[in-house]
Amino acid sequence: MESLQNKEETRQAPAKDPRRRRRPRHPLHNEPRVFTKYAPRKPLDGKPLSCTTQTTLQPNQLLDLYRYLHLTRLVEERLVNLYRQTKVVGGVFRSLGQEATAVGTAYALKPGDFITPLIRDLGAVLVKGIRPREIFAQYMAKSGGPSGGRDLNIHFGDMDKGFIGPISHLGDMIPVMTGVLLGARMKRKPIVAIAYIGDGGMSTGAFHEGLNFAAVQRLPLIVVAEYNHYAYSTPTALQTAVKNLAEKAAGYGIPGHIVDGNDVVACYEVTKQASEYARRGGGAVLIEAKTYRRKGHAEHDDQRYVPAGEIEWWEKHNDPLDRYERYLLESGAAKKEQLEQITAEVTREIEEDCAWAESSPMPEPENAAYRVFDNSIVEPAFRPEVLKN
Ligand SMILES: Cc1ncc(C[n+]2csc(CCOP(=O)(O)OP(=O)(O)O)c2C)c(N)n1
Ligand SMILES: [Mg+2]
Repeated sequence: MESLQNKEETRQAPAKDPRRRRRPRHPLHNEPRVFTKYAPRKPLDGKPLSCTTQTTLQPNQLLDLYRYLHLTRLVEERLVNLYRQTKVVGGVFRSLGQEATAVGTAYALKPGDFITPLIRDLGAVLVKGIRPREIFAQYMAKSGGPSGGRDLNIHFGDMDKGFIGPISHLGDMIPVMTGVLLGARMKRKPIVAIAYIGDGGMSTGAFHEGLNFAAVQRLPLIVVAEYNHYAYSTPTALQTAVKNLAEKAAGYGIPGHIVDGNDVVACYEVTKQASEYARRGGGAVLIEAKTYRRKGHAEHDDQRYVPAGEIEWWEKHNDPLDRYERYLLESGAAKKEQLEQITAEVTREIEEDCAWAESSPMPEPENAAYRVFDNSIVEPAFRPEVLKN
C-alpha cells in the first residue's frame, strides 16, 4: 500500500511529444464540424441564382475563372465531336454542369501545389496548365500526346505541373496523394494537395484508409468530394446513408465543408480557406461540393434511369456558367464585350489545338513496349519477332 502511494506521488506528467503540435483554429470556427457558410442557398424571391458576392478574387482573376470555365466546357464539347467521328480511342466522360467545382477549387491552390483529378475534373487539369492540344492528342491516342498513345483519356500526369495522373480504381488516389504529401513533408516542401473523389468513390476501403492516415498524420490533404447525384446509374441515396458527404469528416476528426459546387466563387473561397488551414499545420480537410452530373457516366450512357425533367431543371436553373456570367455582369466585374472576347479566344485556341492534335501521327507500335515502366529498372517488353508475325 505504502509503495503504491509513493508511486502515485512520484508520478510525473508525461513529457510532451514535440511532434504533437496544436492544431490551428479553423478559419470559420471550431464547432460544429460541418461548416455550411458556402453551402447552396435557395434563390430569394425566385431570383435566378448567381454566385457568392464576398470574394477576395481580383478583377483579372475573376476573368481568368470565366476563361477556364468556358475552356472546360468547349474542350469537352469538341471531344464529343471527335468521339462521334470515331477519332477518340476509349470513352469520353463529361463534367457538364459541374465545371465550377474543378475550376474553382484548383484555382485556389498555389503553383507548386498538387492535384489528382478524376473523370469530372478536366477543369482542374486545365487550371494546372495542361493545354487543350495535350488533351485532344491524349484522347486520340496520338504519339504527340502526354502518354504517347500508351494510355487514354484522363490517364496521364505531369509532375512538373503538380498533376498526378489517376488510375481507374476509385479511392486509390487518396492514399497515393497522402504518400506524396508525407514525402513532401520529409523533404520539407510546404505543399498542399487536392484529391478529387465522387460520391461513389467515397464508399471504397482505399478512400477510408487513405484519408484516415492523412488525418492522423495531419497531412495537408484537401479531399474534394463531388456530390453529383449519381455513380454510374446509382443515386447517391443508395450509395451512402449520410445526407451530406461532409458528415463523414467527423469519423476522421477533420473539418468538413459543404459548398455549392455550381458557384465557382464559393468553390474558390472555401478551398482557399481550407488550403491555408492545411498549410498552417491543421491537417486534412473534406470539402463536399453539391453539384449535378447532367450527362451520363460516359457518352455511351443514355441516362434512362434519370427521372423525367431532372436534367432540364438543372440546365435551366443551376448552370455554373450561366450563374457566373450573371454574377460578373450584375456585379460590374465584367462587361458583355469582355466575356465575348474571352469566348472568342478560347474558341480559337481550341480550333488551333484540335487541328494540331488531329494532324499528329499515331505512335509507332514498338513504342508501346517502352516507358510503361521505368526502363532503367525494368527491361522494355519488346520482342521484334512478335511484330513480324
Ligand atoms: C474500386 C472501383 N470500383 C468500381 C469501379 C467502376 N467505376 C468507375 S466510375 C464508377 C462510378 C463513379 O461514381 P462517382 O464516384 O460518384 O463519380 P462520378 O462518376 O459521379 O464523378 C464506377 C463504379 C472502379 N473504377 N473502381
Ligand atoms: Mg457521383
